Amino acid sequence: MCVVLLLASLLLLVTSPAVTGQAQLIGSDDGTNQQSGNRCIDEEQNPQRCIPDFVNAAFNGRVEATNTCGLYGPSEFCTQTGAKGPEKSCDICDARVSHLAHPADYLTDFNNNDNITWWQSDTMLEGIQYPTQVNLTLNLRKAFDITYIRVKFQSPRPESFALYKRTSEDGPWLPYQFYSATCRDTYGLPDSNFVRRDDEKRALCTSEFSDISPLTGGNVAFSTLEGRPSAYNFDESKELQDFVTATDIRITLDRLNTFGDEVFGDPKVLKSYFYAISDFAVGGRCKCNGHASECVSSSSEDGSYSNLVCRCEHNTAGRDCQECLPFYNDRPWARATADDANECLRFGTTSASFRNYTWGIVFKSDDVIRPNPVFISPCSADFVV
Ligand SMILES: [Ca+2]
Repeated sequence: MCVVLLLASLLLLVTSPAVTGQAQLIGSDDGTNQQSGNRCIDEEQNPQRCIPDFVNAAFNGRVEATNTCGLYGPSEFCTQTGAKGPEKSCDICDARVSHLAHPADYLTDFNNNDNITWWQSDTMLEGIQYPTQVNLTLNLRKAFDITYIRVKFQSPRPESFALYKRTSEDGPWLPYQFYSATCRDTYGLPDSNFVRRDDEKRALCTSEFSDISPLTGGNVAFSTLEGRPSAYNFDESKELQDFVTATDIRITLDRLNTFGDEVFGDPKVLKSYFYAISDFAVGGRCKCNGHASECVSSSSEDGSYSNLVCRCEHNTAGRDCQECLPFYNDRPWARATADDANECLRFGTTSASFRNYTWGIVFKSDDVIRPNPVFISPCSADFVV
């Protein structure tokens, strides 16, 4: 976590008070950020870059699991010797009995170390093992700038698993990181912790977190910018700005770690191999391109679902403040930086727009040049500077 938090502060994504625990990571229960004041303008009322608070974007989020134990009735599982002590090695998972259930909701609930709750898969006896995958998919309800993803295992960490993201609802799943004791065999990748400057969006594979030990409580933390050279020049790196952006995160559990004793087919042994995760955290900020300091819930018309949207400032609009308001296209839209808020300007603010208007050289959105003296209102929505 130290490395993660160090990077988080380096990232400029962090200007709020230091993050020391989950309570400070999270916003309100619905995932929105609560704050007062407007950080998008400075004391002299000039626009400045502003960013939403750093949150655990996964907290209380809905995770879809392709497999969960006990969905079709009680099923027995056994914990590895040494994890709980020899006197209680087997237990029951039953989704219909609350104190025996291990649903996906337990991945993102409040993480209380005195009362650990966890999601759990079926066991190897029910066929969970490579090449059968188990996917856990978290929808963030809008784009976030991701600083880290942390997974805390209740079972031993897998022999092979991967983190993926996507950046739009129907977009492709893009790999973030592979974890495997057999990188080459399972994922066709070298075991590596290094990316080149000209290949910064490449996902790496590491064997560092794939030991069967510890039998419970093992953490895996992925920091999106760790080891990526342009992290120190994030404002200028479109590649890394895209890399940290995600609307959904997926954990793909590919291969269980074992002691090799499953080969004899003993049911009690097979029941002792399964995936279990007690906490899935995603540290990051609601993505608003430097033009908003908070995100708010937005419900569909029929109220059946709600998403998040940026509360845009600097004359910007869109869910991520990714465009200028109508009539504020005096210069192209741009992300805010530390030096320049790049606020959208109303038409006529710069001399260039007046010059174009005076000479009647007006470009319509269909790229047809309309010669003088055709009049098109320079402040109409279809006027493009
Ligand atoms: Ca939990």
